[in-house]
Amino acid sequence: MSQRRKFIKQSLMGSAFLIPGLEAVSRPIPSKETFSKPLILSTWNHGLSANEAAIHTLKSGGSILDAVEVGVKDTELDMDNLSVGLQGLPDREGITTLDASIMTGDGSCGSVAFVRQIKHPISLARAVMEKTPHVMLAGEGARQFAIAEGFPLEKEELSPKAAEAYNEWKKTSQYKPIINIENHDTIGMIGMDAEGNLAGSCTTSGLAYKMHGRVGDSPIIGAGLYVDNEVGAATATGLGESIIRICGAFLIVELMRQGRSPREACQEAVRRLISKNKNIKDIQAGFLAMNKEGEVGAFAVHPGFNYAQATLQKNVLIDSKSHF
Ligand code: SD4
Repeated sequence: MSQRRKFIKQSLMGSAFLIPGLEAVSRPIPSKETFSKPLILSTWNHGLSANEAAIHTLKSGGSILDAVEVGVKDTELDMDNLSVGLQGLPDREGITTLDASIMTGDGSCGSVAFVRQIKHPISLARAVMEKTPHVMLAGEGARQFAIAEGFPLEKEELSPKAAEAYNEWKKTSQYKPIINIENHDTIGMIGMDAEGNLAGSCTTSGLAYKMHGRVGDSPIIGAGLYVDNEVGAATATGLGESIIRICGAFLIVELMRQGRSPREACQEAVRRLISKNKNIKDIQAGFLAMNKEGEVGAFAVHPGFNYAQATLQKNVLIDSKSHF
């Protein structure tokens, strides 16, 4: 076989490069790892139980939107979790305020921010999406809408764990708006049904001891969550301010649209976040994404970020790679 024909054959078999004076050497094209549909991803280890609830919802005939709502409702009720739901750590006035968002791949979305006394802010976000002409309701307006929609108002009292932590914090009342490696747990969930339709949800009590009125990335469409059926979905966790600055989730979906894999897109978002934020040693943020082919990727600023990945067959916890 002539050198040229051999080269063409090898090029077709895989990527080829020529070393001067040597024959063409072929390397196999790295195969993309894709997972079967339906596929559900969630941030952190509480994602395992949330994923289970989401998969169960799909198996029982629910839609992918139902699945991502029911999935994170599980975490909103988790009394051990200090960054999601009404048992989360309060702001510096001692009041717990919640943020949540939900989105489907056709562009429908809804969110609530700075909302009090609502056990399932994710369901309120869904109601904003489905029952109002708006995308986002905040504060007292969100609470009034919740009352009108028949959501029960919970008593405003801290969970025993949150009260203990808050009383400890009050001894110094040091205002340090940072999220470090231990101090975060927000759940972001993204999922795809068997037909390839995508949806996502994100819910949090936000940054511990934040200023009253502070809103993070989680309820901001494009920052904490973004979903597009043409491309894929992404969600974020970590210091909301650092994520809002780079429109994190939207950035990742747009990078995937331009051909990056989910992992490459998350890594580039972390690179961008690092370039736009000072004191990066004190900031943790993690991104999680899937594309419509069923490829998965994650990346974080610091080690410690993990995510749960579920198909119909298995639900596993995976450690993310990180910049540092
Ligand atoms: C926020 N992103 O409010 C949320 C907090 C978080 O894990 O993700 N904690 O900034």
